[in-house]
Amino acid sequence: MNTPSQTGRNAPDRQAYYDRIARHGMAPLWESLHSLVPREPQPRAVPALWKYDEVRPLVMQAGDVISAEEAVRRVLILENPGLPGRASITSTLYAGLQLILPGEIAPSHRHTQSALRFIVEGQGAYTAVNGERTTMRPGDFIITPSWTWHDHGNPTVDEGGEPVVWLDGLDIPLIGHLDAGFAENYPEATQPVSRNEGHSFAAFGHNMVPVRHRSTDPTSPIFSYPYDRSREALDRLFRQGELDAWDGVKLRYVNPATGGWPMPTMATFLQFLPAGFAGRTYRNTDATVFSVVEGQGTARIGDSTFQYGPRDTFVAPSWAPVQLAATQDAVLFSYSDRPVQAALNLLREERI
Ligand code: 1HN
Repeated sequence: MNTPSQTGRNAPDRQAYYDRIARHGMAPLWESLHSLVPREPQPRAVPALWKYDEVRPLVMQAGDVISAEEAVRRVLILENPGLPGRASITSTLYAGLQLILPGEIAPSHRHTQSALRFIVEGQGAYTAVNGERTTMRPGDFIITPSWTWHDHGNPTVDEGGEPVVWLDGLDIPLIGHLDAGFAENYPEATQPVSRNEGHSFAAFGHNMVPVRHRSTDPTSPIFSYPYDRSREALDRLFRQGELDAWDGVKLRYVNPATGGWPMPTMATFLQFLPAGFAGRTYRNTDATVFSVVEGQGTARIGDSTFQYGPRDTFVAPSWAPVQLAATQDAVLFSYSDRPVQAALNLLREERI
């Protein structure tokens, strides 16, 4: 397509003019108007898949290269091929695979970026948030909300510890765009434990809340959403005939005190696709990261077709057509920046 500088009058003079205004901190809008205001989203992120079988050995090798304590967080970033060098899986979200070996700790800190953990492999490690520890099991969804102290640890081999790997999801690129990042280290490696494990789940995880609880906090008061409960919900709904032609059986995780999202910047979902499911095509403006828990199938995203299996991670960019199918009963966890788009009245969904 011709740009004005190639077609307009006095074309040779134009570049000289652009150079002149550039010296005054100005630029011609008419040269970039189309890309600044596209007819529809033009994400630089591309569809991508990380096969766990391929990346697992590399994640485990990180354990030979550096300790969790030295690394602070020993994570391999899942970087979108369309966003090289930007520690981003989508334009607003970060993803990484974190490894913690038996006997290790990842020291306590806090930051304004919100984080979610989705446990991929191994069990028995813990995350501590605000004085309460939560034991990790595969498929559990755990949050570390903005500005909460958090550290991770794993029992020694003698205590039954095993390597644990989880998917980290953070809103790092979003907070970077907003220039709203702050962080600090806790004075000790681990924060003191002030409540027994299960306290927040007992108080808020059973469709009840403490009688005088009043909160306008947009962040969930429970830190862990155990897989067995979420999985059972999907199973029961499926067996009662619930099946959406696009999504299969899909639930979103909630802040049980408000009905809103677990954290203000990231939405999380769990969905079941029965064997033989061939979903219809949809597209959303919230680019979405998927982590496969169980089963196998195909994800068609834009022009890409991915065969997914347990523990794989894949990403659908904004507004790319997505079609999910399963050859075996499949369970997919996913996260996106939907709460941000919804709050700004920007969320668009199309079911085709
Ligand atoms: C972080 O604090 C964690 O707490 C994981 O486990 C990944 C990536 C960038 C910045 C902070 C964690 C992170 C992170």
